[in-house]
Amino acid sequence: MAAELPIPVYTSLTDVLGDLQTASVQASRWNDVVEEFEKRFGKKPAYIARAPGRVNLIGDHIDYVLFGCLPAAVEQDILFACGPSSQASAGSVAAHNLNPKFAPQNFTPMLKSAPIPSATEQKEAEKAVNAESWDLDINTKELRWESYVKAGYYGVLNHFFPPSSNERPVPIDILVTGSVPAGSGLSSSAAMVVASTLSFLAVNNKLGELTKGQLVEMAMENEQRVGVNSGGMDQAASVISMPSSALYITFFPFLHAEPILLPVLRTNPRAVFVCANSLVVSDKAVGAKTRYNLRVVETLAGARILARHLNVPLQPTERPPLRIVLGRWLGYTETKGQPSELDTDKLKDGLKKVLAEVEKLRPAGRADGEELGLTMEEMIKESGLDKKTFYEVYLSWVEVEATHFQIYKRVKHVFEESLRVIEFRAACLRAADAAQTPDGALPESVLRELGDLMDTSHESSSKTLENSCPEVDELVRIAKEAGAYGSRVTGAGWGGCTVSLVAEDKVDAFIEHLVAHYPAYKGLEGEALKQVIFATKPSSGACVLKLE
Ligand code: NG1
Ligand code: MG
Repeated sequence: MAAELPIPVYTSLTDVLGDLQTASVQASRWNDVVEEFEKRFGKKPAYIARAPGRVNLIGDHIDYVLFGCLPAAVEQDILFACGPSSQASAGSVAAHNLNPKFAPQNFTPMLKSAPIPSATEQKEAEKAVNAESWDLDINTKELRWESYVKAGYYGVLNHFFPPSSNERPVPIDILVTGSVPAGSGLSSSAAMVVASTLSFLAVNNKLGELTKGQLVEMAMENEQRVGVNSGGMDQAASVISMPSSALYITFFPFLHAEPILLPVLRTNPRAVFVCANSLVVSDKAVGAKTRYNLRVVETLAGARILARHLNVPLQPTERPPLRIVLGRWLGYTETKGQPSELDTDKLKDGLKKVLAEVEKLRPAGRADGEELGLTMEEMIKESGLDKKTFYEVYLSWVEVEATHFQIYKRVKHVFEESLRVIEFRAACLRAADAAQTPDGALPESVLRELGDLMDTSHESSSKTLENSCPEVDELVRIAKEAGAYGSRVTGAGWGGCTVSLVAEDKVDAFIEHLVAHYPAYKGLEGEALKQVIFATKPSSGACVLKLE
């Protein structure tokens, strides 16, 4: 199983680039970072850790409620050159960035007696026993580049160097370079955290102790320390992805990643996924309380309110996400093991069944589109909890700001989007089977089917989950006008990138159309244009190159 594989460690750059199936132009980035590291720190780096960004083809804002999504790694990545430093103090870090916008930072882990904040319910027990822990003082109020370096260090410190043990981490020098645009929904943040986690593991000689799945779990927890209560899609895609495939990632009852062969290169016409950056930068760390984290709270509170309607009993202090409430309602117990086609079919039926029930959450007397949602008081009343318990369970660990909570809309998005992921996956699997027959290319209808699912997904983001913005909606509209089979916002949203499915022979005309009609692209050409619109092929997940 993909998640149980070891973390790939290479000893030759040629092998890395060969396995990445990437253009040789990438080699210069690796060589540059080595050369510059030597200039700044006076010796060669011991390792380079690489972690790619990702594009989510379908299934957004459902990973944190434990439904499956379908991302693929992109070629753009983050590289961390790193090595043990000669600084005296144990565990201290000198972190530099090739981009002069990001000033060098030095930090050292400190011991702190308060428990580490953690949003994941399952970790509550762990929290209680963590009387003394490492602290790196991450600033969650403003976006700082080194926060992602620190986040990656946390898991390694707490896992391998608990304060109670005598072992201490080695001091480390780091030089970072990246080609994943920040704040664009391509998960530069997860790529940073994964590459950072890998660097601290490598320099402390702990790489062999984790599987890819365990690295995903560590990176996921690490990233939550930056202040966003995200799910695990980005870290899983960055770590486990394989060339030519998307990954169907499910989180319940455990992390599972299934490579899904994309049919787009076997159709007539062949097609590619094109990412287009809206150039609206969405600063998730700063906007979290009115955007991302608010969606997390709305869907969690929605799960409790729905459970009440479905007569699924919940303990007052538990906070199960929608996937768990659905499972309990359907009465199926999922055990460890590879999720089978049957499980996916069962889930699909269950989703259809529950969607009929979700209509009961629609606020009475308000026409669609004018819904005000529920006030805090109304939401608490609907939850059946008393005010104090509601605050404790749903609000004490996260900062959100809203006058109204859109429970009905968010729950509806989650179930419908999850259904679309299952349908997208099924269409790819059917196509993969069909491609084995001797008559060659797959019909264009495969592309239309995938495209339609992407379109309805965007419609839902825009109107129901409300994580789009006028510029992104406009970019999607122009993409459709330019002939895309489907187009949607990808990732967290509120700006960032769209992903469109486009016939390969029409990509140039497609890009020309976007440049001519999307105002922010006016006058862009050459390298600058390639940075904002590019066809992407699914790439490999994270790896480490050992240099000495
Ligand atoms: P991006 O857009 O890459 O920041 C975020 C979350 C994901 C997922 C998507 C929406 C982080 C690190 N990642 O991704 O877990 O919820 O939004 O589907 O916040
Ligand atoms: Mg991110």
